Amino acid sequence: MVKPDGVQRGVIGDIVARFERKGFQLVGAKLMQVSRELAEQHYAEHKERPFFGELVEFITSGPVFAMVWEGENVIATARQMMGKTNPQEALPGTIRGDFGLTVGKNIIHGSDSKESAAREIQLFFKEEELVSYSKLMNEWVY
Ligand code: 3AN
Repeated sequence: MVKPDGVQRGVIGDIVARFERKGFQLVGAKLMQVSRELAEQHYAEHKERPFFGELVEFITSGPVFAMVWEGENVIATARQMMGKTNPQEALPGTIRGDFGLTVGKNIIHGSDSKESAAREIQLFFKEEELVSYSKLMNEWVY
Protein backbone atom coordinates (compact mmCIF):
# COMPACT_ATOMS: atom_id res chain seq x y z
CA MET A 1 0.00 0.00 0.00
CA VAL A 2 1.34 3.37 -0.99
CA LYS A 3 0.73 5.50 2.13
CA PRO A 4 -0.62 9.08 2.08
CA ASP A 5 2.90 10.56 1.85
CA GLY A 6 3.68 8.44 -1.22
CA VAL A 7 0.42 9.50 -2.88
CA GLN A 8 1.12 13.18 -2.08
CA ARG A 9 4.69 12.89 -3.35
CA GLY A 10 3.48 11.46 -6.66
CA VAL A 11 5.38 8.17 -6.52
CA ILE A 12 2.49 5.72 -7.09
CA GLY A 13 3.54 5.20 -10.70
CA ASP A 14 7.19 4.66 -9.82
CA ILE A 15 6.29 2.10 -7.16
CA VAL A 16 3.89 0.22 -9.46
CA ALA A 17 6.57 0.25 -12.17
CA ARG A 18 9.17 -1.28 -9.85
CA PHE A 19 6.96 -4.25 -8.99
CA GLU A 20 5.86 -4.68 -12.60
CA ARG A 21 9.41 -4.62 -13.93
CA LYS A 22 10.53 -7.10 -11.28
CA GLY A 23 8.04 -9.56 -12.78
CA PHE A 24 5.20 -9.50 -10.27
CA GLN A 25 1.60 -9.49 -11.44
CA LEU A 26 -0.94 -6.91 -10.32
CA VAL A 27 -4.22 -8.56 -9.32
CA GLY A 28 -5.97 -5.62 -7.64
CA ALA A 29 -5.46 -1.91 -6.98
CA LYS A 30 -7.42 1.12 -5.89
CA LEU A 31 -7.05 4.66 -4.58
CA MET A 32 -9.05 4.92 -1.37
CA GLN A 33 -9.59 6.90 1.79
CA VAL A 34 -8.98 4.70 4.83
CA SER A 35 -11.56 5.11 7.61
CA ARG A 36 -10.52 5.28 11.26
CA GLU A 37 -12.17 1.92 11.85
CA LEU A 38 -10.27 0.23 9.01
CA ALA A 39 -7.00 1.85 10.15
CA GLU A 40 -7.45 0.51 13.68
CA GLN A 41 -8.17 -2.98 12.34
CA HIS A 42 -5.22 -2.82 9.97
CA TYR A 43 -2.79 -1.74 12.71
CA ALA A 44 -4.37 -3.89 15.47
CA GLU A 45 -1.04 -5.65 16.17
CA HIS A 46 0.50 -2.25 17.09
CA LYS A 47 -2.31 -1.26 19.45
CA GLU A 48 -0.07 -1.23 22.53
CA ARG A 49 2.78 0.66 20.87
CA PRO A 50 3.23 4.33 21.83
CA PHE A 51 2.95 5.42 18.19
CA PHE A 52 -0.39 3.64 17.51
CA GLY A 53 -2.35 6.92 17.55
CA GLU A 54 0.10 8.52 15.12
CA LEU A 55 -0.12 5.51 12.80
CA VAL A 56 -3.90 5.77 12.64
CA GLU A 57 -3.82 9.57 12.20
CA PHE A 58 -1.30 9.32 9.40
CA ILE A 59 -2.87 6.48 7.41
CA THR A 60 -6.25 8.28 7.50
CA SER A 61 -4.76 11.72 6.67
CA GLY A 62 -5.22 11.34 2.89
CA PRO A 63 -5.81 8.75 0.21
CA VAL A 64 -3.72 5.59 -0.03
CA PHE A 65 -3.13 3.36 -3.04
CA ALA A 66 -3.86 -0.24 -2.06
CA MET A 67 -2.45 -3.02 -4.23
CA VAL A 68 -2.39 -6.79 -4.38
CA TRP A 69 0.61 -8.35 -6.12
CA GLU A 70 1.23 -11.98 -6.97
CA GLY A 71 4.37 -13.93 -7.87
CA GLU A 72 7.19 -16.17 -6.72
CA ASN A 73 8.19 -15.29 -3.14
CA VAL A 74 6.42 -11.95 -3.54
CA ILE A 75 6.14 -11.10 0.18
CA ALA A 76 9.81 -11.38 1.09
CA THR A 77 10.98 -9.90 -2.20
CA ALA A 78 8.61 -6.94 -1.98
CA ARG A 79 9.85 -6.23 1.55
CA GLN A 80 13.42 -6.22 0.26
CA MET A 81 12.38 -3.82 -2.48
CA MET A 82 10.69 -1.60 0.14
CA GLY A 83 13.79 -1.43 2.36
CA LYS A 84 14.05 -1.13 6.13
CA THR A 85 11.18 0.35 8.14
CA ASN A 86 13.30 3.38 9.03
CA PRO A 87 14.10 5.15 5.73
CA GLN A 88 17.37 6.41 7.25
CA GLU A 89 18.53 2.78 7.41
CA ALA A 90 16.96 1.73 4.10
CA LEU A 91 19.52 1.29 1.35
CA PRO A 92 19.53 3.47 -1.76
CA GLY A 93 17.73 1.61 -4.52
CA THR A 94 14.94 0.53 -2.18
CA ILE A 95 11.61 2.38 -2.18
CA ARG A 96 12.06 3.80 1.34
CA GLY A 97 15.76 4.40 0.72
CA ASP A 98 14.98 6.41 -2.40
CA PHE A 99 11.86 8.32 -1.28
CA GLY A 100 11.61 8.37 2.53
CA LEU A 101 13.22 10.38 5.31
CA THR A 102 11.44 9.49 8.57
CA VAL A 103 10.03 6.32 10.14
CA GLY A 104 6.67 8.01 10.75
CA LYS A 105 6.25 8.75 7.04
CA ASN A 106 7.87 5.84 5.27
CA ILE A 107 5.98 5.84 1.93
CA ILE A 108 4.82 2.23 1.74
CA HIS A 109 3.36 -0.63 3.75
CA GLY A 110 3.79 -4.27 2.82
CA SER A 111 2.38 -7.42 4.40
CA ASP A 112 5.08 -9.32 6.27
CA SER A 113 3.73 -12.90 6.04
CA LYS A 114 1.17 -14.98 4.18
CA GLU A 115 -1.12 -14.72 7.18
CA SER A 116 -0.93 -10.93 7.36
CA ALA A 117 -1.35 -10.69 3.57
CA ALA A 118 -4.53 -12.79 3.74
CA ARG A 119 -5.85 -10.68 6.61
CA GLU A 120 -5.00 -7.36 5.01
CA ILE A 121 -6.31 -8.31 1.55
CA GLN A 122 -9.71 -9.19 2.97
CA LEU A 123 -9.74 -5.97 5.01
CA PHE A 124 -9.04 -3.77 1.98
CA PHE A 125 -10.57 -5.62 -0.98
CA LYS A 126 -13.81 -7.31 -1.93
CA GLU A 127 -13.41 -10.62 -3.69
CA GLU A 128 -14.73 -9.24 -6.99
CA GLU A 129 -12.04 -6.53 -6.95
CA LEU A 130 -9.29 -9.11 -7.38
CA VAL A 131 -8.70 -10.24 -10.93
CA SER A 132 -7.11 -13.51 -11.88
CA TYR A 133 -5.62 -13.63 -15.38
CA SER A 134 -2.73 -15.26 -17.15
CA LYS A 135 0.08 -13.17 -18.48
CA LEU A 136 1.97 -14.52 -21.45
CA MET A 137 5.00 -12.64 -20.19
CA ASN A 138 5.26 -15.05 -17.27
CA GLU A 139 7.02 -17.62 -19.43
CA TRP A 140 9.85 -15.11 -19.83
CA VAL A 141 10.01 -14.39 -16.09
CA TYR A 142 10.03 -17.92 -14.67
P1 3AN B 1 6.97 -2.42 8.51
O1 3AN B 1 5.98 -1.42 7.95
O2 3AN B 1 8.34 -2.28 7.90
O3 3AN B 1 6.46 -3.81 8.53
P2 3AN B 1 6.38 -2.33 11.39
O4 3AN B 1 5.29 -3.31 11.13
O5 3AN B 1 7.38 -2.62 12.45
O6 3AN B 1 7.19 -1.99 10.05
O7 3AN B 1 5.73 -0.93 11.75
C1 3AN B 1 4.52 -0.53 11.19
C2 3AN B 1 4.58 0.94 10.90
O8 3AN B 1 4.73 1.63 12.11
C3 3AN B 1 5.78 1.34 10.05
N1 3AN B 1 5.50 1.26 8.64
C4 3AN B 1 6.06 2.74 10.50
O9 3AN B 1 5.34 3.68 9.71
C5 3AN B 1 5.52 2.78 11.90
N2 3AN B 1 6.59 2.76 12.90
C6 3AN B 1 7.40 1.73 13.21
N3 3AN B 1 8.26 2.07 14.18
C7 3AN B 1 7.95 3.36 14.50
C8 3AN B 1 8.47 4.30 15.44
N4 3AN B 1 9.48 3.98 16.25
N5 3AN B 1 7.90 5.53 15.49
C9 3AN B 1 6.88 5.86 14.69
N6 3AN B 1 6.35 5.02 13.78
C10 3AN B 1 6.88 3.80 13.67
